[in-house]
Amino acid sequence: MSLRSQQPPHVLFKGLQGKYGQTYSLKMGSQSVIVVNQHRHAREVLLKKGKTFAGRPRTVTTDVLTRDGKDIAFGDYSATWRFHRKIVHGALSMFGEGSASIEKIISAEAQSLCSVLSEAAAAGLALDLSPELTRAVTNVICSLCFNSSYHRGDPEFEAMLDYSQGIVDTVAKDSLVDIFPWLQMFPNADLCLLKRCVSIRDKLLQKKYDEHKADYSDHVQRDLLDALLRAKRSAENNNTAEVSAESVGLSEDHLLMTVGDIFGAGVETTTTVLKWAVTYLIHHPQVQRRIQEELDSKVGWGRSPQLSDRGSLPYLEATIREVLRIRPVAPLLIPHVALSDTSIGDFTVRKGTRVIINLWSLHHDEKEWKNPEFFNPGRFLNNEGTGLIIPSSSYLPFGAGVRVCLGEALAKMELFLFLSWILQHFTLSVPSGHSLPSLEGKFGVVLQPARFKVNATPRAGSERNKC
Ligand code: HEM
Ligand code: PLO
Repeated sequence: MSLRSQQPPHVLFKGLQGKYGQTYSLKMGSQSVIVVNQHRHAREVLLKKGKTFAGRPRTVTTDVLTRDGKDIAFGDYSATWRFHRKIVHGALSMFGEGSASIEKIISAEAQSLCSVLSEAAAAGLALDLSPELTRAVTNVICSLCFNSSYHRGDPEFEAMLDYSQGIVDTVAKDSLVDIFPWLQMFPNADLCLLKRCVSIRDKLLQKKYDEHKADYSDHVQRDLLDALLRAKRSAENNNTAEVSAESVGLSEDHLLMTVGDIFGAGVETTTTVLKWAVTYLIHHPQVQRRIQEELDSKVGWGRSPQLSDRGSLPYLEATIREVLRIRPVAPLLIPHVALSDTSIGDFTVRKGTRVIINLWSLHHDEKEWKNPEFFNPGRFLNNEGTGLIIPSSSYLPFGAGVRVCLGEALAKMELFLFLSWILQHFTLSVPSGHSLPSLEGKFGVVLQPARFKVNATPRAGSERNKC
């Protein structure tokens, strides 16, 4: 089948339900792909039969990015994959919820972000928040992965912004080119760009790796890279003829690709959600006002918001949930693959079949969400407006099951702290003469909003708790 349409794939797949039903299968060359547009089947794939559907397809572009699948997100289901997920999970929870250090790291970045906004406001300048939000989020994941951070204008950071956008624009598109011929418009140019960007990223990763190796100590674990090096050392010390560090998936390539995944995911996902949040807050000043009223009454002016305030700021939490619903970061997740013959509902599924979960359809299902294109944080609150709810099972912003997002807890902490700090101090609006930012995303491995400028106006009273 060849489908000619200029709509992005998630929107087109949603539209095809009218013709083919909620779950349908497409033939792409020799490949069979099943597209799931409803939560019952999505939950069957991700949760009930999670292990059976835990495979990932190999594609040309993800192989370039991950040295043939030696990472977590695009790597196939295997003992190595399980091992790396476990190490990352352990390293991230070392800084996890409840522990003071991650909160301190995020708060320091929130403070520095607010200072930049203050300076721009004092100079009467409208600001493109994208690089500022990216730097704040990058510094958090940089601390966790490499125990380092970037200053404004740091050339390494500027290079990172550049190569990462190049990767987002080109990677993983080829899993869809058979059904979306227009994605193939400049395949060679795309592949060249991807290779160039990956090689710049790899140099950066290699440099961090070499530095860490040089001053590694068994007695201190500074970050994720140290945790990975420790696992490698320990495998090397127990090395026997049959079991080497290489054979259990602890080669240098594997370590570099895992930390590259976490760094890449850590930057691009959370930044994208913050940008969508700002976009929607500008479109809905009444939502902004209500969050600020909540902040004023529960946190006040005397101090900054903390993670322990999360329970008393339900409207802000509901807003974050609504942003994740209406503009899911990964509208098609990452494709899954059946590892054995199986089924989805009444469909027979052969081993090797690719399964695309269309999260966009789940999050915009008219039977599950009233007016799904309307931005309404209130749908995540109980009738009294005091408690959080998840009103439908058709909500899976981080996926679910064996392949569930590894950074969910971290991302939620960042979204809460960055947004609460910004809105405690500033009101965001569109500069006069500018039109409201577009709500249409640019489809890629993440769904990104267009760039736009904002005015961050200091709120009366923010002087009392200067950032
Ligand atoms: C996978 C969402 C932040 C690391 C995923 C998936 C989704 C997702 C939908 C795919 C699940 C699937 O294929 O079934 C999000 C959202 C985020 C976010 C909405 C921010 C709000 C992060 C962060 C990190 C991270 C901060 C790293 C610290 C990963 C990894 C995977 C993943 C490693 C691959 C898991 C696997 O294949 O086993 N995420 N993510 N994510 N995410 Fe996130
Ligand atoms: C983002 C660009 C980076 O330079 C490399 C990178 C690594 C991991 C990817 C991430 C990119 C995009 C978002 C992904 C993440 C792994 C999991 C996450 C795909 C390509 C999601 C949302 O599934």
